[in-house]
Amino acid sequence: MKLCFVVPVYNHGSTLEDVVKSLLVFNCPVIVVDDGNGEPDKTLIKKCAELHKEVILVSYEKNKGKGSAVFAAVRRAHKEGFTHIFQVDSDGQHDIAKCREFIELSEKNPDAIICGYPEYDESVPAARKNGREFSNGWARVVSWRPDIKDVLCGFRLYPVKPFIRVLNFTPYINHRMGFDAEILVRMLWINTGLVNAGVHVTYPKDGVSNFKMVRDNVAISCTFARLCAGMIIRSPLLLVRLFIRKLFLTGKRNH
Ligand SMILES: Nc1nc2c(ncn2[C@@H]2O[C@H](COP(=O)(O)OP(=O)(O)OP(=O)(O)O)[C@@H](O)[C@H]2O)c(=O)[nH]1
Ligand SMILES: [Mg+2]
Repeated sequence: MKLCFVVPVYNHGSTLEDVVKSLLVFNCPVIVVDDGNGEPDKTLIKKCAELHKEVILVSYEKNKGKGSAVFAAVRRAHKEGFTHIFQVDSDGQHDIAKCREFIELSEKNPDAIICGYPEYDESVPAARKNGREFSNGWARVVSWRPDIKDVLCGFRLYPVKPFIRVLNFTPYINHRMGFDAEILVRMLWINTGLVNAGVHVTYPKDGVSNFKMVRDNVAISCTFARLCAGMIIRSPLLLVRLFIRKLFLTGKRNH
């Protein structure tokens, strides 16, 4: 397993340095994507990259969205021979110490996505917590995977090969906030494994969010409408897989 971290940054220059520093404990390179940030974030990101030789900086002039940033980083990771990428948000909301458990899970399940689900404290805004259940429900429907726990959490360890396969064979993938849900569903469609793992998430009082309630929820709804069409085409295959998985689980329980 050859692992690197991927950290997309937009408007989170001030929290990046702490996130990167805590990731360096794991002795892996960190691909940071500056996605068309303005000042002062741009300077803070540059400083962080200059300070830590483990940081590989990818920079864009114009903002293209979180999905675009992660896609660029995955292609770069693939080119450099990494087999796995660990995508961590740059806003410092996630408990980085959990990376160790995720990496161990990935070593045991190298072909699976280790998919973070949030364990909130009382700082979470109710709208953010309840809003994501809509996406989670739809993702379970379109992927025929009732075991999905969360599709929006920015803390996930992916195997690179199936990720690249999806990128190469999919004409369009949502490249903004719908990306987290769409890439997960599409990777499950090509039979990538799934392991859920919890991560503590906190919302600091002065935290910056790029999530726009109306704009992003409309975009996510459109993404699921497209995925619904894809699900209908694949439904015979998904039905067979669901059946096999159920048989396998029943067999396991009887032993
Ligand atoms: N590269 C890039 N990164 C982005 C963009 N928008 C958000 N991000 C990054 O994606 C991660 C998640 O963005 P957030 O603004 O925290 O969105 P969120 O976590 O869905 O929303 P909250 O639950 O409110 O925190 C952070 O690391 C951001 O810096 C973007 O347009 N481009
Ligand atoms: Mg966030």
